[in-house]
Amino acid sequence: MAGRSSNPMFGARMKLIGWALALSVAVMTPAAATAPQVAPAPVATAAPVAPAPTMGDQIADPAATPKPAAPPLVVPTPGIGMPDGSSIGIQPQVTDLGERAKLFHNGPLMWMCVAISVFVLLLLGYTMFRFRRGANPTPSRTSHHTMLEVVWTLAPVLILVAIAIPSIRLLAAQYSPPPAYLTVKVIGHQWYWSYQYPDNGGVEIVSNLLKEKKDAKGAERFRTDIDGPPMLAVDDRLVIPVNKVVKFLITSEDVIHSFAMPAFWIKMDANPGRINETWVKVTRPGVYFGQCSELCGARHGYMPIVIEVLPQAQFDQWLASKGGTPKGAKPATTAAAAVAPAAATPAAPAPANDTAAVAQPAINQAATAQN
Ligand SMILES: [Cu+2]
Repeated sequence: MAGRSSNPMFGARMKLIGWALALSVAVMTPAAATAPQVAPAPVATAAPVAPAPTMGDQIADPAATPKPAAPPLVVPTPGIGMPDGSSIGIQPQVTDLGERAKLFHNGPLMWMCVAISVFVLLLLGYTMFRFRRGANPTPSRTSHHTMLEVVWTLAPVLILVAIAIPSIRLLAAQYSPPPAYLTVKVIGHQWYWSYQYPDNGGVEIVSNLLKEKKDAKGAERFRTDIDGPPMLAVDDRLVIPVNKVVKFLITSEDVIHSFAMPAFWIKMDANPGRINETWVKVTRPGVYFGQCSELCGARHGYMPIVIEVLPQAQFDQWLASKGGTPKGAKPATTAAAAVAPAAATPAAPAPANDTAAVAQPAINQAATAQN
């Protein structure tokens, strides 16, 4: 072996192989790194083809555009649907189940934890003091005490049963959804979310984190206060109606993600090749912020979830602006009907700056490119 390695020919060959390896790694790496980013073009913005207007529509209103304008962006309320940086505990809940779970957590569960901790601490303190060597020179040799053993077995069992009954009731309520008004398919990607409305003319939204102005490199779209807090705002939000049962079918394109919205009390894994289901019925219009909650790769922290909850009329208007239709409606008639509410829309709230007024930007992928 020593003879071979000192052979100049052998050394040269090894060097060649080494260079070839290094070269192939260098060629492979950028391709591998950019692969997930090339992924799907923003289908949402390329949006489904608007239904062709019928003869009747053209006669009634020749100036009507195929797609009405989207309703103005909902401005976030500080402290609602987002962490506010000062309070501890659970976010204000805007679903009945969330409210119920929050009450259970902050009430019975918390007090039980406090009581048990205090009891154990006092017991420990008493034992250490009362039975220390100085006060108790000849220790008891008792090794069994039937009554005591029954009590310390039974008491924890009863406590657990007391916790289990309301817990299982809550769990059962979460897993028995009422019939859904709207179905949204949620797809996790490395590292963004996309949302499809399969029953509404195939509307699809691609939702990317909005960059800060200083990082946007001159792009016209960047985060403003109207979009939401830093690291939580997205370019295109998932939009659902208020007071309606919305079913989320959750899956992933690549690795395991988790679709989580703290203000709704939902968190569901997005697994590739599987569909998980959860549902919400949000009782307050507004905009709510969540994050992917499963470590899914390098940019796991850069794929927030934003859900905008609109009153029914505005939701229908938004749907029409995306070229979608209410469930079961015929595209042509809906497009005509949806134009009317768009015209009657109240003025948008004063935007923070000009860019914010662009409610539904035509281009967003560039502004939020992954690097
Ligand atoms: Cu993720």
